[in-house]
Amino acid sequence: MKDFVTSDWIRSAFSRAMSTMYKTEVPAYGTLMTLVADVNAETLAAQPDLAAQLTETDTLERISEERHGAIRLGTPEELATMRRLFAVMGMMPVGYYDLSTAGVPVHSTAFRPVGEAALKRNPFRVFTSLLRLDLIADPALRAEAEAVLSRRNIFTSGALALIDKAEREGGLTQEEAERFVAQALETFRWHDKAIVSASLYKRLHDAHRLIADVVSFKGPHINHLTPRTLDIDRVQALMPERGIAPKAVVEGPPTRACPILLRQTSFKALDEPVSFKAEDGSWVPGSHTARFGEIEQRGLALTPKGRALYDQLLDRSRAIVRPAADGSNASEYEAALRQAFQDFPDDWEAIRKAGLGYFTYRLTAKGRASGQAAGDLESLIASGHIVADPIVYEDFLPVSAAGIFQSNLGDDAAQDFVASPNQVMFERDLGASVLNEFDHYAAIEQASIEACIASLTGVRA
Ligand code: OOG
Ligand code: NI
Repeated sequence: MKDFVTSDWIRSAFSRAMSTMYKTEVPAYGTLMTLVADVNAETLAAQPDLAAQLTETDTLERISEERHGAIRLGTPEELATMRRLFAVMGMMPVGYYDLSTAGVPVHSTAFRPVGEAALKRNPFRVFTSLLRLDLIADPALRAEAEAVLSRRNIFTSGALALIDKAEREGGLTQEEAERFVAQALETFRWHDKAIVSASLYKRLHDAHRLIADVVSFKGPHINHLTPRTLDIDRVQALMPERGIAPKAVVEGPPTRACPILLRQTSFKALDEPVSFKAEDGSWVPGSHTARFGEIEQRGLALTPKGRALYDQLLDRSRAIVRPAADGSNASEYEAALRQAFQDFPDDWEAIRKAGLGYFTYRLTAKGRASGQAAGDLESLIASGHIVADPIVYEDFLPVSAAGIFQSNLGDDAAQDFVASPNQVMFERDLGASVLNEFDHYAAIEQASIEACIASLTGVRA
C-alpha cells in the first residue's frame, strides 16, 4: 500500500497555490484579502459570542483560509476532464444553476468538498460554468467558435497523466501531489495572447462578451477568487477607502441578525492588455475585461421550505425595485429587500422551530457531564443538554450569480435568452450527476442528532 496524501491535503495546497498566483496576477485581490482579514479580526473582537461559537464548532481557523473561485469552460470534454481533475482534490459537482434566464448563456455547477470533515479542513469551491453555444443565434459564428474550441487543449499532459494515475491507484504520493498542484495550476493561469484574431474576437464579443471570454484564450483563466468575510456591509463600506470600487448592491438577503444563505459583492473587472494574432504572425494590441474580485458572507443553509420562502421574498422585493447596474436606485432596492424579509424570522430558535434551516446538534458541557439523560431532542435542548448550531451554506444562488456575472460583463451585456434549463444535457456533458445540496445538509444534521442521542442514552437513535 502506497503512502498517499489525502484529497484534503491536495485541495488545501491547490487553494493556497491558486491564491498566491491570483495575488500576483491581480494585485487588487491582495488588497481585498487584507481588508477582509482586518474586518474579520474587528468583528471577532466585537462579538465574543460569535468567536466562541466558531471555536466550539471547530470552524474559526477555516475562515481566513476560505475562498471560492470561478471558471468558464467551452466544451463538454473540458467539463468532463475538469470533473476528474477536481475529484483528485475531493471536490464533487454539487447543484445545477441555469443562468440563461438571467441573460447569461451558461449553465453551471460548483465543485466542492462534501462531508463535514472535509469542509472543516478546507471548503475551497470552484463555480464552474459551461458555455451554451446552442444559445448563439448565428450558426456561422457558432461553427467558428466550435472550431477554435476543438483545437485547444486546456490541460497539461502532466496533469492528465497524474489524474489517470490517481484514478488507477486510488491516490497520489506527496511528491506526485505537489507535481499535480503545479500542473493543474497551469490550466487556471492568465494568458495575455489570444488564440483568435482581433476581428473574430470582436464578432464573438458582439454576440456576447462572455462568449469572447471563453473562446478567445488558451485556457479558462480563473476569473475571481473570493475570501469569506464575517461582515460584508463593513467591507463594502471600506472598499473605496482602500482604492477599490465595489458593485452597486450586495447580492442575496438583506443585513440580518441571523445571516442566512449567502451575501456577495464584487469589484468591477479590470481592463487588461491582451494581444491578438494577425495574419502575418505579428501581435496586435487590444484589451479584455474579465477578471475581478469578490467577497462573500456565508450564513445558515436553508431547508427546501426555507429556500422557497427566501425565493418568494426575493421575488417580492424585485417586483418593487430591480437593482440598476449604475447604483442609482441602490437605497430603494435595499429598502424593498429589508421590507420583504420582515417575513423571514430573524432569531435562530424561531428559524429552527419553523423548519427553515439546517442545524448541527452537539452536547453542552452539562450534557457531556451528565453522561445519561432521557428524552427526545427538543426536551434535551430545553433541559440544556444539547445545543444547535447553524450549518453554513456551502453553495451558490442563481439570481446572485447572475448579478455577479452581469456587473462584470458590463451594463450592456444583458440579453434575453429563452429560459432553457437543461440539467440532463449538463450532466451528460459532465459525465456524472450533480449532487443534491439539500440531501447533503440533511444528512449532516441527521448524523449529529444521532451522535448526541447515542452518547446521552447509550443507544443509537
Ligand atoms: C461566475 C459568477 C458566479 C458567484 O459567486 O456567484 C459566482 C462567473 O462570473 O464566472 O462566482
Ligand atoms: Ni463568485
